[in-house]
Amino acid sequence: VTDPEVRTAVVTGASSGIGEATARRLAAAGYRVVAAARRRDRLDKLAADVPGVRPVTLDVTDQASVDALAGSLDRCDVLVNNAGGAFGLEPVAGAQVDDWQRMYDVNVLGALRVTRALLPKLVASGDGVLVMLTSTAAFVSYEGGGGYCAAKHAQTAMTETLRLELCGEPVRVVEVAPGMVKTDEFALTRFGGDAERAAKVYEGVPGPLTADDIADVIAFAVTRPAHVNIDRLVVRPRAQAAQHKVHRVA
Ligand code: 8X3
Repeated sequence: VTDPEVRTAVVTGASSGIGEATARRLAAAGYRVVAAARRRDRLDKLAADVPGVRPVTLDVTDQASVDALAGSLDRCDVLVNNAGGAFGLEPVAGAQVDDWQRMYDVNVLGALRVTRALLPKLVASGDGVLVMLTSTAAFVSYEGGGGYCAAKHAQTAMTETLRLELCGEPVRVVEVAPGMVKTDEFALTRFGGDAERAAKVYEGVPGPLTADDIADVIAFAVTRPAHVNIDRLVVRPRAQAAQHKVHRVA
């Protein structure tokens, strides 16, 4: 684990869902993994469970916390900007400004803070890979999704801009855009802890994606040869042909 030649992957939002699955998957692929999130107790459990994982407490909305993460790293070869989430499903007419602010702060500005802090290390790696977790909500919109879709669209714009600005540098910029992924917390967070409402999101859907499905795709993207940049992977369950076209069985 202390071998300096072992590539280091930083995963934000690693305490649950896609982030946790990605930390596990990249550790299994031989990376030293820095699992970063606010909930330290969960990270400690993850680190105790998976050799090669180091827990770091991180709040992506707090610049000092992001700076402390950057200062604790001797290298960073892979950065997975995964921390994020949706808050609320109100129409624009009834939107809660606080929810939108949080969505922007975590999804967009959080990714910006972490990217800015770690970019010099990704360049120094000689083969850096930045993975941005967006969503199918990054290129379509849906009723009630105004704030979340806007934040995810913004993340895509930032990702594409970064790829242009880094052209010529040894850093790949990859966007992974999942559709319906059933995780323990995504829908629960969106609905403020209302488990009944959260369960309805996936009701009757045969085979929504799992966090492991997305972790697998991320691992594939980052383990291509250095000259292969996968710009964007859109990943949906077979039962979801488009944002609104979801097959459900009774
Ligand atoms: C999550 C997918 O459809 O809830 O990013 O926006 S969706």
